[in-house]
Amino acid sequence: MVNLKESSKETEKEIMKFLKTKLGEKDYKKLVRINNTKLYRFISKYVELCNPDKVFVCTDSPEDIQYIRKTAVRNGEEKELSIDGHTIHFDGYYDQARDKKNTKFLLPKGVNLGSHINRIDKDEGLKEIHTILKNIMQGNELYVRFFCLGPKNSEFSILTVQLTDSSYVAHNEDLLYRSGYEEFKRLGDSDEFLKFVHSQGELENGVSKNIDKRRIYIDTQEEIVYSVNTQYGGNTIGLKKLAMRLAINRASKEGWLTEHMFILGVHGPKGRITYLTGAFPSLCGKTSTAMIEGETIVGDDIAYLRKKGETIHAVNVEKGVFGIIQGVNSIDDPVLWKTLHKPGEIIFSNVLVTQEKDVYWIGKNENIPERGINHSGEWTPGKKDAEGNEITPSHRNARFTVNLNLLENMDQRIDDPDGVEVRGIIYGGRDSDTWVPVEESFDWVHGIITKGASLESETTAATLGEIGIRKLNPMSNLDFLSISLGKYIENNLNFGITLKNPPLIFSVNYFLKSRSGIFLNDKADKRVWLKWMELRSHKEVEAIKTPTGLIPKYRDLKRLFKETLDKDYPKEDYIKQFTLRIPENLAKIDRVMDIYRTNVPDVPKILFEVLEEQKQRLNKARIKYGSYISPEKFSSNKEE
Ligand code: SPV
Ligand code: MN
Repeated sequence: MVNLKESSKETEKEIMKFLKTKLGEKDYKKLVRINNTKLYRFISKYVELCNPDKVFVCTDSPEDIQYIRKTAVRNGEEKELSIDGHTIHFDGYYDQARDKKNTKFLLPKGVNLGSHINRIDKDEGLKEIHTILKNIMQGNELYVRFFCLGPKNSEFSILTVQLTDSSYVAHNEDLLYRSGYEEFKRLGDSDEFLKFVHSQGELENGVSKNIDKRRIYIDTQEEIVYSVNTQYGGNTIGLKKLAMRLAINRASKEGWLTEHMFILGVHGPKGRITYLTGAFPSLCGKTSTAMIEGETIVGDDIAYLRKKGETIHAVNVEKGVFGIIQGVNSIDDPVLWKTLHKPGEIIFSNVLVTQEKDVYWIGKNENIPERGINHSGEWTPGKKDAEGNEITPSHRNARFTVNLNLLENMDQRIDDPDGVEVRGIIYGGRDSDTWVPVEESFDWVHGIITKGASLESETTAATLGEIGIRKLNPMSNLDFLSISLGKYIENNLNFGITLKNPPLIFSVNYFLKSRSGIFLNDKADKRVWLKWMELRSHKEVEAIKTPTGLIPKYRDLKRLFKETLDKDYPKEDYIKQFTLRIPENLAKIDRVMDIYRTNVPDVPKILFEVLEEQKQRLNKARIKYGSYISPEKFSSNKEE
């Protein structure tokens, strides 16, 4: 086997000879137009190990990209649907979400990144994964693809190479990422690129058969991620959450941030566009906020943030959306709805396909079809799985992949190599009983600690396992951390602390319920919260100071509800939504402090101080006003 570390001329010659034979003249030529011996080593090592029958090197040319698309349909990984350009892909019944249990960091013996980060000894893990990969692609074709994470020609961006035997994965990445072959040609003989090796493994009825050997192993030292015996995008699309883990590690070393954030252009008065980023755990409204009517989208999932002078700038790592389709409907999501119903390249996954080759998903405002094909095979209502659970028409984590340029609300600055200036950062989770719908923090440190690092959410179908359990999910990034949580929080604190005007930090809660369990807000109300945050970031509205932060004044929301939604906003609604719930807030702080105290030994001490101060403010307010305090009680505490 070729050793990645070897560099003698002799070996290089051997590598080139091997590649020439294995790739064939045409693809070999495409590869060597990129002059990079590190790249050759990597590719030859895994071509030799995985031993595909054929290797296709994909350049940025339309013909090459077309080849991948066509292959996905020809080999059955995708099937064409009734609308031109639309295809459907199914993942296995037990392969519908990110597999947290089998996603592990390859770490040297004795190195531990904390209890929240899954690890395996590097030697042991490498041995295991290389054994699984041996000859795994025999009889199949391997696709080599080059991409650029972030805009081209930008200091934010990172180059990547993906090896995969799945044309679905290769096709998906084409819609989601900027092509990088030409960028690689400019890179020279550098090893500054991320590497991904994926194999769906042996297939049975078109889906990965050996899911008991599903593994996602991450090597942050070599910047390689291995993913095998799985097809679900979150486990296989190397450039998405796998690259994110590598990028978090790089960012930590270099002093910038990789975040699980959308970037949204909020349209303020007089044509002004203000950029806000938002971190929400999966399935908590991140994509629907990013695509919201009336505003423009830069990105919906992953952002790189860097300091530029006295400000923070962000770029979208991606150029497309791998979004959750459940609940998308013509009323709440008009822009997306339109896109999903017109010709254009869209990959649906794990939805229901009808006899007419149309798609149906849970929450689509149409009648449920009487039959169809879904991730369980032939489906009729009431069908049960092997465990006796009823199978829904589409999976709750069913997705669509679309290039942002198919959406009419794509922001013009998506490819700006300098990124966009971030004026506000939003943290939001699935919280039925504690946080008010929208609130600004007192300052950067208060925001990072009481909002970002205190973000809790109920678990969802985006990962395998039980749903609806309240868990701490700092910055909604916990699943993707490749550094210790304490270090990550410290990086976040340091990032904004020295800036004269750091972005404001907000929390939102779309899921607040009344005591009787009724949602206190409509889905559309988030449009108003965004407008309020936009104005706050320009100091154009006042706010009311409470023990937990700064909340909107009734009169501003009333105006914004009218202007944005043409809706009346009764004072009673405001009072219910913005009542400060002291017992719930105190209980939350205790839960959060307890986790940090017991599980995160390296968390900066300031976290406890800031949370302790918040507790004291809450206790004082309780003595003065009682346990549930109407915002009107605080309304004389003006904060400009
Ligand atoms: C998420 O779950 O946060 C996603 C989809 O954006 S996945 O690629 O599965 O991470
Ligand atoms: Mn995500």
